[in-house]
Amino acid sequence: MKRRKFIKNSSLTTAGIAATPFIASCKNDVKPIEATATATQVKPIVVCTWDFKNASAKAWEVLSIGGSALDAVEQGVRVEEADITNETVGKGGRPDRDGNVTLDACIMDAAGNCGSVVYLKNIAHPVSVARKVMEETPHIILAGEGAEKFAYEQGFKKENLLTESTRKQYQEWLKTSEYETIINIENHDTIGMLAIDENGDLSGACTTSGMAYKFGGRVGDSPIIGAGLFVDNEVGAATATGVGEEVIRTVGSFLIVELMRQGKSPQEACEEGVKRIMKKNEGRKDFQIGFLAINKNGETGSYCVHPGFTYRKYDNSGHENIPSNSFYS
Ligand code: SD4
Repeated sequence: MKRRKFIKNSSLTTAGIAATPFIASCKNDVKPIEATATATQVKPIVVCTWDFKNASAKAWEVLSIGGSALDAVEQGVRVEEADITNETVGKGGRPDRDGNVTLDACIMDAAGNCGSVVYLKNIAHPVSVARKVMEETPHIILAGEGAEKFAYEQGFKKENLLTESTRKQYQEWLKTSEYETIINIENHDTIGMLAIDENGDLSGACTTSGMAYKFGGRVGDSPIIGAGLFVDNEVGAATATGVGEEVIRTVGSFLIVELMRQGKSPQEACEEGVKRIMKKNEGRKDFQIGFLAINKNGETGSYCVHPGFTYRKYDNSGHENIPSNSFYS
């Protein structure tokens, strides 16, 4: 029996309870969710980076019928992974400089369980492979060929992720082969999604094709737990979009959750996160970062380097696309 399954099964047997997500495999010692959640005070809510209306609507569909935050974020971000007109996530994502589409994704639940895939080729739904890594292996991150082999073993199909549009753009790019990061690419980008379900439990997911025309083998922040995504069911959750190298350098999402733990609101925490990055990059204006956070009470906040970043919020009162304040005006 796989180690993680064994741990889960034996814990279930000894506890004599139905399946709950709090049996941690990320080796943190979270308290049982039942003991910590202020469950019934919190209404379900989902937020995601950028104006990903269809993705947040899908997640809301899951939450509104009592589904878990974990299912909601997985189902939600899958919408963008499948959308070939979104050229920053999943199938149809722009390739690296060798012409390969390589995907990064991660997922994290209320118990601190997490799974991640990096540099994954030929699989359209990296977030679901990440969830399988979380649930079916004793590991957290699988990379490249190993991740792809694991995906096939789990029943995922091989697909060509390059589309006619991204192939043409790549051929055009080859004429100059200049690597430059584009601020607010298409006014959407990597999707990071955070949700609270009706039990008051938090989960998050993040998925991307990474920076277009990156070096072969490059991995960004999005699949790195603590950088592109972090969830702490006692405090809140955060996710990031933009130039991953800068987010990794400050372990951005973990930083924001820890700032919330110290008493900052999600808004204040996101502002501090961006300011930390700008302190390391004084005067630099050539990159965008957007942070999005939610706390345990369902309060949300966001902040970015340049104007243009927005996030979508969906709860019982409806849905809206909320513009972020920014470091530069
Ligand atoms: C990365 N953060 O790979 C991701 C991609 C992104 O703007 O958000 N690009 O660095």
